[in-house]
Amino acid sequence: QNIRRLVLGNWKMHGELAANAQLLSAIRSGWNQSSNAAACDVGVCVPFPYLSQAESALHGSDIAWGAQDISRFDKGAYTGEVSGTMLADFGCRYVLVGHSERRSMHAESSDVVADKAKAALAAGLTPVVCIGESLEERESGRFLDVIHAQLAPVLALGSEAVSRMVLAYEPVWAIGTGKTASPEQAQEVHAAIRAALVAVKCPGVRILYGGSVKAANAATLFAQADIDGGLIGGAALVADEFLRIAEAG
Ligand code: G2H
Repeated sequence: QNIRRLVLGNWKMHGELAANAQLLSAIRSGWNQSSNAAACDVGVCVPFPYLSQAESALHGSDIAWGAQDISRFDKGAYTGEVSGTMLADFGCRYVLVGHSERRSMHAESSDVVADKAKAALAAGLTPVVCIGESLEERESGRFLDVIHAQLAPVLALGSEAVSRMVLAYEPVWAIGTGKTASPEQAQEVHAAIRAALVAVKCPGVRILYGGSVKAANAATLFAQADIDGGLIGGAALVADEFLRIAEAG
């Protein structure tokens, strides 16, 4: 099947006003001139304080913006949390949920991740649900069990919900390490995720690959049958590199 590609930047905790302005404007004008804009969606997930800046800089362009986390609650006494309604107020389309850095540093369980995905959908946002195994889990050979366990509470939200999500496979051992999964290693996991999606009647949900994607390896990864685009960290901070990845999308 022909699934529309998505290349999404994850700025993580990088950025400052002046540099962001340059980056956003370079991405906007570069993508505006691209012939690939008809085939691939592009977006950037920025730190919360810069959502307003992203909205002003990207409004009216083909580039969407979003956040890197969301509260599972809609409002209330949750100091430091940001709700889906608030993200929607700033024009966000996407929100990352369950990135491995949040799972490991903020103890987010797969149940919490599913709650966050649900909160995003309730606010009209597209959750990008991140899953992936650690190096130890990869080496033990039980990485597909880990992937299925991470997916289970998300798939339990039901087909209608799942059909409005994006999934991202990010092997933890490939994140920011310069070690990318080989296209074959990535495809093996993507095919397993696709089968799980087919089983809940959501075959067209996009499955992004993330983990040290750069312009030099993007095309080979995106050529795999079940890789529908990428979640890009470090390489999303350099306009030219990010645009070249989007060109490969
Ligand atoms: C994985 C990825 C983006 P990087 O975390 O989510 O980052 O491309 O820097 O490995």
